Amino acid sequence: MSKKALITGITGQDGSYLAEFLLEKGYEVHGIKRRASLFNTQRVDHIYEDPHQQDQQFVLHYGDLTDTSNLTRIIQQVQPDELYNLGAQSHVAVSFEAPEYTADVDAIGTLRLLEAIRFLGLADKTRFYQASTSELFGQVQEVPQRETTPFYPRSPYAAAKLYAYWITVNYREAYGMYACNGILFNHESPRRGETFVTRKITRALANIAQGLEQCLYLGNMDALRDWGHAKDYVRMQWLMLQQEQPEDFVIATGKQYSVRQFVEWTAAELGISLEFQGEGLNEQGIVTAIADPEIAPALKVGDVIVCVDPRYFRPSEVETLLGDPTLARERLGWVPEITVQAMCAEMVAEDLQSARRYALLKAHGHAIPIAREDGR
Ligand code: NDP
Ligand code: GDR
Repeated sequence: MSKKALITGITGQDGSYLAEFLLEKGYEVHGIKRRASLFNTQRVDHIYEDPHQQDQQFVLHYGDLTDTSNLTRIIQQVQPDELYNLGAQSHVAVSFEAPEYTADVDAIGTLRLLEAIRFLGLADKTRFYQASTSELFGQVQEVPQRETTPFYPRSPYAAAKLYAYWITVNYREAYGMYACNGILFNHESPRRGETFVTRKITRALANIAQGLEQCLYLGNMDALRDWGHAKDYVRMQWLMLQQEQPEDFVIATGKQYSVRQFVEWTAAELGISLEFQGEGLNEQGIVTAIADPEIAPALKVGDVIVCVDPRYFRPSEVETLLGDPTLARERLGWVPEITVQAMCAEMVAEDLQSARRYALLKAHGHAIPIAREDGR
């Protein structure tokens, strides 16, 4: 009998990589998908299985982390060996605009799952993984941040995730459940949502090179992050549920870079040399050389392609994050395999391919999706 895993947030970046990973390991993978007016399964379409097929290994259930009876019914039906709670309103800036909804999904949603496991008598069977976050460290109290570093959340998102962290610890201690937190630092990929900063940068600069957009608008370019690749991080999520005892781990690379540095890497991948001039709100990224006119036919030296827009500053910011993954390496043998530079190159390659396709369609008079970035 293959093991059964249930994943909330299966249509998201991590959910899609984790589902692939578990299918390769022979799991029967179930996922909770929100009802939407479009399919919204682009990230898992390549592993989708027709529900009419016998012995389905990949099954989607309609559900929502705000709906207790729905979650309880799905868990009862699936009887999962492992439950990965990856579903969340995961955008920090958006959480300032929708704080109550963020708390309902990210904090109480976690409680709903834990309580359903307990209530259904699955506390000894179902192992629970909670997608905790480096945002818990917020206003950092120690450098680098490790499992023992005190928390100081700086957003409604982080405050909601703080509740989720502690309720996971509490169910482990109170009911002996195998429940644990992965305190994951930022991780990205070509499947990253378009409004997180790395993907916003790779997508916008590829579009600009191909003449589909004029300028990339950013907020705080001095922010420092410890960026890894989502593929490395989902392997760790699985590893955490395979131990004898449940434990919480920091997952990070141990290196940090600025948002500006990520812009420079992206430009370099596209053969564009950039110089930053000015300060604060007047800072601009100006093109100083173009290596390959075939990649960037729409650009010329002197073009301003990066500007600061105050709308992208957050009411309270997390300026710097740097994780210490020593415990994960020592206990689980986990080390990240993909460098941030290699990840940036992979993201740029995919976004450039899409931009080229759209530029070609546009040149032949076809309508293409507008190159918007949603004000985030
Ligand atoms: P994404 O934003 O890509 O995916 C979030 C997923 O949650 C999507 O499938 C989304 O569905 C689903 N979701 C949102 N709201 C609900 C709801 N009300 N009910 C059910 N499902 C819902 O996030 P990531 O894959 O990047 O991250 C996975 C988890 O890890 C999140 O909990 C995030 O907070 C956390 N995390 C992420 C880090 C990162 O750097 N990526 C770092 C640390 C933690 P839909 O597709 O319908 O929107
Ligand atoms: P973060 O990721 O808030 O760390 O949360 P994001 O990529 O959104 O921001 C990283 C840093 O870049 C700065 N920034 C901008 N961010 C966005 N989105 N858009 C901009 O235009 C922009 N300009 C500068 C931000 O201010 C910030 O400092 C992510 C999410 O995946 C969370 O769910 C997860 O918990 C944490 O990572 C770890």
